[in-house]
Amino acid sequence: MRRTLRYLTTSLALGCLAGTANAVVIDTFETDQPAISRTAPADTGTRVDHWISGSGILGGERELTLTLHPTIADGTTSSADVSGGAYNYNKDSTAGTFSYAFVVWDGADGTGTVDTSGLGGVDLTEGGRHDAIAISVNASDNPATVYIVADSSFGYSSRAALNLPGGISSPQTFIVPFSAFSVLGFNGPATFNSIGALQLQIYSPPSQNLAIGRVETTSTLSASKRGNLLVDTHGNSVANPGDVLRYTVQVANTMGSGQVNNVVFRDTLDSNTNLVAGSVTTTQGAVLSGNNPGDTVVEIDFGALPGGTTATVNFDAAIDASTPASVTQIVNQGLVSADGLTNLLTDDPDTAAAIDATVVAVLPAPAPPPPPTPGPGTSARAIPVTGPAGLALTVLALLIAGARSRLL
Ligand SMILES: [Ca+2]
Ligand SMILES: [Ca+2]
Ligand SMILES: [Ca+2]
Ligand SMILES: [Ca+2]
Repeated sequence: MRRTLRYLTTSLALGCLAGTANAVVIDTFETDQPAISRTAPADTGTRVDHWISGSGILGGERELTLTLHPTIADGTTSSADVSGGAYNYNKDSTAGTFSYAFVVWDGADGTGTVDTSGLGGVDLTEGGRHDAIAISVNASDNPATVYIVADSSFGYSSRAALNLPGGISSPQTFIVPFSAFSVLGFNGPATFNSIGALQLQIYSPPSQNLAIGRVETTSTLSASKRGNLLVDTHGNSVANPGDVLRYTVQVANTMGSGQVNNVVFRDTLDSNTNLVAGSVTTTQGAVLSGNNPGDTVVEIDFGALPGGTTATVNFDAAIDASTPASVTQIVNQGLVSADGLTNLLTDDPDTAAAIDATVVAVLPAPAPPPPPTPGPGTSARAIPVTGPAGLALTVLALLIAGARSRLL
């Protein structure tokens, strides 16, 4: 059964995409490729292909192919090239059902035929960090279906369909999760941590001007974690032993539609901090760990996260008063898992680095304030007694000292 899905991202997703660490880049389309074309009736029913090597291409070689349906006889021309940083597909008439334009990544085989194991087993999940393919579309005049076909080896393949709307004239990113793929191969499905070939198969019955600017892996979820000073014991605006930090974690579904199931967040605190019992809150789901005395791990079961939604977790961590002076920072990083996603780490949104740990600089607790600087004639008279009695004694001593200095 074909599954036809449309996942339109939000601006949030675009932000996430820009910060995706170590994405598997399938194609940046920075390597140009000359145009191929087919015109009916001369090329009716025939295929043309062209391959090129260069940078920004998964497996080092990209293949373009075009096929005109055997019945087209009306002068329709379709063409494809890579230029201006995009794959461009053009078809000038509404004829051409079952005419296809393919983009193929299958390693350096030097032929337009798909080598289903040519990429040698690429891990598109990046060790469980990614669970989707992101396609940036710069333009699409009319509705088109882009089938994404993934092969692991001969007979083991899966396919998903991205239904593009027409009327796209500025870049939009579409996210197709691996979970949207259904089995295509006669032996079984593709496994996304061992991919041998990838294809985009573009099918556009109407006339079309389609431009695709980038294809890469991504994650259906994004996770950020901020650390702020909540209790500043010494009022010095820096974190010191004895202060309390508040962490805010946000986990977002970056897809405009399509929920992600079984979303769980886990975070083990820095060993120089102690979780403040009872401080863990979540806007969604259940706190599994963190609110009992002695807990050192925060664990939240969010359940399902619908497209476009964000869940927020807060918890407080006290910096141990006995933290040695050699400790200069409090560091930790949360981990998000979900169906199809095992290893998504949190990002500190306040740093440029992608998917980095949240680091709070710590300084040793300030030294206690020095005793008051003695004034003229008072050096021997400061009496270390506190309270109203002490104050009275100090005033008395100062008066005596003043009288003596005048007499002398
Ligand atoms: Ca190839
Ligand atoms: Ca090939
Ligand atoms: Ca402080
Ligand atoms: Ca960051």
